[in-house]
Amino acid sequence: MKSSIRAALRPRRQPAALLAGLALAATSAVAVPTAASAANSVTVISNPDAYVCSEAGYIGFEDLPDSTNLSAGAIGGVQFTTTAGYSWLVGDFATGGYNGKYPSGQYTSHGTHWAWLGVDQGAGRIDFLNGPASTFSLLASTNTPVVLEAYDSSAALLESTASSGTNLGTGTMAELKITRASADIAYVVVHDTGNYFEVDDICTDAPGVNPPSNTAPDVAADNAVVAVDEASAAGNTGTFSDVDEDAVSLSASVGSVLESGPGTWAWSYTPSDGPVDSQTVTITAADGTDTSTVTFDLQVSNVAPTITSLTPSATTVVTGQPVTFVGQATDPSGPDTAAGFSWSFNGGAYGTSNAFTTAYATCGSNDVTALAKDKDNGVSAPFTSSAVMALDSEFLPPLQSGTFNKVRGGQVVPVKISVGCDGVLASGLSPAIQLLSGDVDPSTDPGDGSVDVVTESVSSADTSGVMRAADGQYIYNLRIPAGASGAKYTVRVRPTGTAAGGARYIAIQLR
Ligand SMILES: [Ca+2]
Ligand SMILES: [Ca+2]
Ligand SMILES: [Ca+2]
Ligand SMILES: [Ca+2]
Repeated sequence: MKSSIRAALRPRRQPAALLAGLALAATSAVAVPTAASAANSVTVISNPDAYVCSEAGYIGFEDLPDSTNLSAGAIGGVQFTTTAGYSWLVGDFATGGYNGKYPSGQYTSHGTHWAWLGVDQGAGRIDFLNGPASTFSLLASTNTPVVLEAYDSSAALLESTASSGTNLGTGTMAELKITRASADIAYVVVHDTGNYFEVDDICTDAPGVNPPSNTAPDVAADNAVVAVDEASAAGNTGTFSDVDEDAVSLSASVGSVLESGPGTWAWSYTPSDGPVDSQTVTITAADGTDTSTVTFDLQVSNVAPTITSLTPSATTVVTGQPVTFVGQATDPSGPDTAAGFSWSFNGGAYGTSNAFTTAYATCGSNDVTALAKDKDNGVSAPFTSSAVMALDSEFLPPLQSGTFNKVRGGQVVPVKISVGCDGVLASGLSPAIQLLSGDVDPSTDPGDGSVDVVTESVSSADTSGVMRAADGQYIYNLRIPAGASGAKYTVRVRPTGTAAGGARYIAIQLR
């Protein structure tokens, strides 16, 4: 009966016809569990769709197209061998070309895909390529009794299951299982007795069998461009996923990226310097096997410095007295600040010094305007200093500038000096007067006091060393020390009361 069916169908070579033919040949026998040794078993699986393999190596064939030739090495870690001309093929009940899936036909499977040995059938061999197994099982849907045999690497038969019996037309499958005390199964052979069967749900601990395929994660960014000022926080957001539901780890080429919620990420970074910190940022999503990346442009703008002060060395000076203005500026960028700024004063050329020195030839109010520029050519807003008042000042008679004023030792000389502008006395000053020994060169005025002479006034109206305003001038009744004829002294007056405000000098010689 069986051989006549095979003979009748073989020439057609059509799977649908083959299994349809098998349906005609099916018996009504239902497989029942048979006694199993400790090392092998045959078990009826009443609901193959609920079958669970507890081993790492599992082959359910669902992702392989119908008619895939497994002997060509379609599945990792195993070799389905063409035996005596019989090649392992994948069948798919969903094609409608087969006699199943039960109850639409007589054969069944877990899912819709399974493997068989084609229209000619026979014995099928499966080798483990990455090392031996200690356990192996498969499910068989069969019209004829099938047995599973395990062999070692020397082709010695280790174990053989009992017969599956027949289970056609039952919706059940027979689990044929061999378990060894040690991993010594190099390959298995599935045998029938000359008719038709198909298998599914191969389950083994042989290493590296049908390793799960991986799909790299998906990662996307919400913004293709992120623009920010230097020293300001930049941020971007995006999504990630993994179709395999692998755990995904995220990393960023710069800054930090964190999982902000299920499937979303948030990136943050504060660039210290624009535009040099502008760059392409890469977010990498890794699932432990593969990685995916997404990039976006970080555009960092330079920010111009800000002048915070421009301070003169004195706010009131006599004409001709040098005044130094010192500027200070800030920049949000640390690198820009560290690099220092260049300065322009009163529209002049840029230089590296933040100090500007000038002197005023005529009296009046003056200020200085500065610009500061960072290394990236960011220019500050103009900054204007506080006003510096320049005052005319000159000695008044009886003393005369430009000559040695002859006086008698012990004599009282009224020192008078004008301080003001355009003939108007500058009020509120406390000019300092100091008598110096010798003919002091104003350009080398010693500040150490070594030439100071007691500077007395004979007037009770005077404070020692301080001139007082009187009659549109400042006056001090100076007592000249007694001394030898010809001795020289210098009278120094600091009209503003400070060294920074400048000084006037006049020479005295004893008669
Ligand atoms: Ca399957
Ligand atoms: Ca994945
Ligand atoms: Ca910068
Ligand atoms: Ca800057």
